[in-house]
Amino acid sequence: MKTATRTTSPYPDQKPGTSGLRKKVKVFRQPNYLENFVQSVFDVLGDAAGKTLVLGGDGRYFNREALQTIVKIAVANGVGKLLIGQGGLLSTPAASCVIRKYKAHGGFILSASHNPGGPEEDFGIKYNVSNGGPAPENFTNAVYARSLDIAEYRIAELPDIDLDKIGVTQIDAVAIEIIDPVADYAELMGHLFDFPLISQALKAGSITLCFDAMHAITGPYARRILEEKLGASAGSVINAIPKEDFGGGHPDPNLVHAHVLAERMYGSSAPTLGAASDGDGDRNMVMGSRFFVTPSDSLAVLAANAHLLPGYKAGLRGVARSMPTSQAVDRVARAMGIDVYETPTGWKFFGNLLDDKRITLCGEESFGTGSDHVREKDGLWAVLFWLNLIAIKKQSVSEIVRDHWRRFGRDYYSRHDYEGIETARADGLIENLRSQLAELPGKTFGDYTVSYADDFRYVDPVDGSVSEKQGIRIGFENGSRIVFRLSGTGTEGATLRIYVERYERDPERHGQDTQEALADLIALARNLSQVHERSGLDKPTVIT
Ligand code: VG1
Ligand code: CO
Repeated sequence: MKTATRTTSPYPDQKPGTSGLRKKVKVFRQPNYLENFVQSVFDVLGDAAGKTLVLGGDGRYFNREALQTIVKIAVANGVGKLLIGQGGLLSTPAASCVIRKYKAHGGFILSASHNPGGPEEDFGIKYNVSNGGPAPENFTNAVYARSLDIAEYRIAELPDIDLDKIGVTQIDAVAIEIIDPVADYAELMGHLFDFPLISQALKAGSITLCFDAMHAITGPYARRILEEKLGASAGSVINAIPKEDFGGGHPDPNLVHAHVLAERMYGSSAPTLGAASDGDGDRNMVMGSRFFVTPSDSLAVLAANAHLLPGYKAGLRGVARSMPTSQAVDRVARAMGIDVYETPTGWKFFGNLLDDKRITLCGEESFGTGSDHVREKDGLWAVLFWLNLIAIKKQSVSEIVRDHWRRFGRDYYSRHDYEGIETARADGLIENLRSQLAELPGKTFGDYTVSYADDFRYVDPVDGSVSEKQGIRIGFENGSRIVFRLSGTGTEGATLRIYVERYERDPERHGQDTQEALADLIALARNLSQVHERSGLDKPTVIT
């Protein structure tokens, strides 16, 4: 086998965001753009000789093409073995599972997650390390630094490999193995949950299910696990065939984008559980009949009930949530006497806490929940968790959540996104908020008196690393909060996210409409940030 060293020149924009490098397909298709990034990762990794890497992606447009390039660069950089999901597919949590199970050195996951796919849309690439989780910031910063002065990359001169045939091909010293993308993950799920109990309930029809795979990666996983293994009736998984452009949709599991599911769940013969997942399978939306579970509440409910499930019967070590996620899980942790950690947005910050055995469960308000079984958030895992819980409690989703509120109180919560803002304007808005931080504490706005206002700074309790400027937090004396931050996953302009929450202990007042319950805080958030004047938008583009 021949390998070539080719000269290249750097691109200035390869800084990974919240979850890897995400750009338009057209950007990735520029000469050597992908090659530069992948070689930069190998340069930071150092000696890859003989090591095993895992490769796979969410199947979006450009997935296969990019994979072939990565294979050739990996081979030229001396890896010993590549494990590749058949068809170039691996969901993000399955990739994490495979890296851990086969003790791989790491892996590349090709995905732009919830961003749309297609020739005019988005592509992404992320490197995960040997614990199966996203590379930490010091690694991604080093990759970025390397990408700014890269001068050459190495590539093997090989024909394209057959991504569809399961089995091993030996190329000189390198073993390239195409694996079933679902099998290892499905087996792991079987250890965590009570499959016989779930199966019994599904077969008897006492639990019915609609899972919307949104034409993304979870289709094959959900079909195999929910329909084939557990016996959910055929057709329980909808939009199950992965498509390169997600059928023209936006694979973001929320009420706006998963509207087919939402209509069914608000219809006359709604199933017991409705769920959807995103492009790469790490997010989940959970619904009951005429009932939407806020992701922050979902995390709290899972934490309060985990000990009932086989995989978690020893109890939880601790829990963690991203900073903008509601404080609902904190209340559960306090009641259970376990630690709760508040981390910046993005799964990479949970890795150290999980590896150090400080936490068992963690989650984000953006429809992401997970546990120590892998090092990524895991959409189908959350759905199986809910199914198992419903089968044990023999209650509906809404009964389970309302019981939870009665016990712990309810955290009304909503996120308002303003997408496509001109970058300079969005930066100006955040700067303006920063300039108010010093004078806000002690000020009163209607029922709300500010108790603290800061720009969130995280010190990792395990390795002491510091992450600055992770979002503006304004906390009030009654426990309510407003958070502002700019998205780190978009590819066009800036997206401002405004997160608001208010705690209500009194069960008599748990039946309010979320937007109404939060109306005062939303108005205050708009005033403080002058979002409409500064963004040029007169309302949010997405409300979750
Ligand atoms: C968003 C979410 C964040 C999540 C990230 C990656 O980031 O807010 O909670 O971890 O997406 O999820 P941002 O920076 O746009 O707010 V995924 O499903 O894209 O891997
Ligand atoms: Co995702």
